Amino acid sequence: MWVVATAGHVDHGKSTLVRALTGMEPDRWAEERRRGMTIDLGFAWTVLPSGATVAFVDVPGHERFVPNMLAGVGPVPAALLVVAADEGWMPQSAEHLAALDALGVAFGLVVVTRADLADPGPVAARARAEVAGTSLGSVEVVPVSAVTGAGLPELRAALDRLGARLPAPLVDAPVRLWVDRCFTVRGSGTVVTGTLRAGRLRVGDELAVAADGSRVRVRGLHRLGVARDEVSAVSRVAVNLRGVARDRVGRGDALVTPEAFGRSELVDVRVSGAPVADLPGSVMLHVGSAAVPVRVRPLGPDTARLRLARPLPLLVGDRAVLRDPGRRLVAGGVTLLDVAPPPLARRGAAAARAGVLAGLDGRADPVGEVRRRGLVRAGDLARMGVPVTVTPVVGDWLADDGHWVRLGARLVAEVSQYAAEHPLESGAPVEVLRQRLGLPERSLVEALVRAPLRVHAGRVVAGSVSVLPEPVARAVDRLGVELRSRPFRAPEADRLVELGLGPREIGAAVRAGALLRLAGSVVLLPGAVEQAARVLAGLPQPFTLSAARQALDTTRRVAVPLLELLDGRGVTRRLPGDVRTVVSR
Ligand SMILES: Nc1nc2c(ncn2[C@@H]2O[C@H](COP(=O)(O)OP(=O)(O)OP(=O)(O)O)[C@@H](O)[C@H]2O)c(=O)[nH]1
Ligand SMILES: [Mg+2]
Repeated sequence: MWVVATAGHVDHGKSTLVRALTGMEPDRWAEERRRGMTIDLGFAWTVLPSGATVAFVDVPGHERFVPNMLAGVGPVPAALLVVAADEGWMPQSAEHLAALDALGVAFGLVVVTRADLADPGPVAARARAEVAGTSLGSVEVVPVSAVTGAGLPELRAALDRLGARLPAPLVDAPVRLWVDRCFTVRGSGTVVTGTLRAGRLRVGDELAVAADGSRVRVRGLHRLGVARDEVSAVSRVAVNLRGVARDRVGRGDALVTPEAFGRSELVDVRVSGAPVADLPGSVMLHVGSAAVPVRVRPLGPDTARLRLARPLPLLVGDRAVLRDPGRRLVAGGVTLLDVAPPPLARRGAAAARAGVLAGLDGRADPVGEVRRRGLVRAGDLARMGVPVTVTPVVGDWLADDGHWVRLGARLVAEVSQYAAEHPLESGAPVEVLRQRLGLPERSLVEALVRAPLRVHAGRVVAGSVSVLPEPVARAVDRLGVELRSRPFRAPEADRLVELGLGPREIGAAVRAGALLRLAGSVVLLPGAVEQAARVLAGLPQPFTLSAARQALDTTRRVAVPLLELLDGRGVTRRLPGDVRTVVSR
């Protein structure tokens, strides 16, 4: 089955048309029938010639009830725009069309009603022209008379063609059911209704009330008035809930698959239909069946940040209507670009954010999302509607490659910094490193550790010193302390003898990664290569051996083999004239 909402000016014949097509009464309330006017949403359905079932959400046309109209069309992806042949294009024809355009509704028909009262031709032409420039684009226009029945068979056929064009629903997606009605049934308790656009519901399922995350259980399900054990999208559904008082849910709430949606109070959006500068500072945001007051903070020419008065389960790419309740008009449409945006605390952050938003279009972009956030949980991305295609670095943490490499370098620096501050400790505690790197979890610190560093007993320790014989390990540690302040002053032969480091001991320490051998018994600490590269990069390029020696605060005995090692690793390159340059990467 599929679902279509009506739209159009008051008294143009929407409800009469739905009645003629379905034989059902969309105006449910006595007051509506007495006044001959729709006030709230109505629901009806019929079987089309193809055998497909179409359900109608009939909306009120009166200006005062536009918020109800928006709750009806918000969750429905197709529309039937109704214009009366004898009255023509009217204010709510335009406002309803603007709302459909804001929501990006791309499937629809124009029905020219009351064709027995006037020639439908001019109105058909006008409506076609008005619709052409909107998200609906080029649509079929069908003249009908609900009184004579003329045009109804053509309309049924056109509805079948429209239904056949609708995209297949994602039946395995999580459920987000925007509630459009809530009532109690004696003996059964609370019942909510809505349009199930994606996913499936089963009796016994647990769902969450999106506003507060509280859990409810599906006690019974109805689809078009018939009890079912299971209902798949797309469908109109009535859900009997266990464990909910009638006053806890209502129109504008959403029932969602637990843990599958976030709760957004701050969102960044692209605004269509009006310049951002023209928007009032506070407006109503209509999304799904919800209407929530929002504060608007312009960011770019067509982008803004909205602060919602209450959280909603929003996804990247969601479309919504901004309406000014004071002036009673649709102020614009929005596409959600980011449903969990960063705070704008620093000076210049808003301008930078506008630059980022300029490059977004509301389509899920997992790689870009990870790049912009640096580090993010896969679950959090999924809850924003961004399916995860990136491999986690640990657990469900996703990291941008560049950010991760920079964190790795900072980890190395913090570990040596800590060692310098605490020469008697065996290494830096993982928790201290987590705090210094500003990471949310210790597992991330551990995932950053690369040889020759390793994790041992809750600390990040250097290399495999501990596998060395105790006297050698101690000698290497003492050497490490001496080299810390002058890292390129390799110990002289007599100092090595004093330390008990003969050729065999040095060989073992080099193999264990605890020392770096430049030549014979010329040794430094393993980090010396990276440190030297940083120092040399700071010199005017190219540089001579003597300049390098001075910058590194060392002797030719160390500088010559060290530069050859750097040449070999591609860190430096030798140029004619016995000078070198650091290879940029
Ligand atoms: N002659 C004629 N009258 C019609 C036709 N369709 C609707 N009407 C009349 O137009 C009036 C308004 O019809 P409704 O169906 O209530 O209009 P609506 O668009 O649902 O109005 P709201 O829900 O209040 O916006 C009623 O008196 C209908 O009988 C038609 O095809 N021909
Ligand atoms: Mg009506």
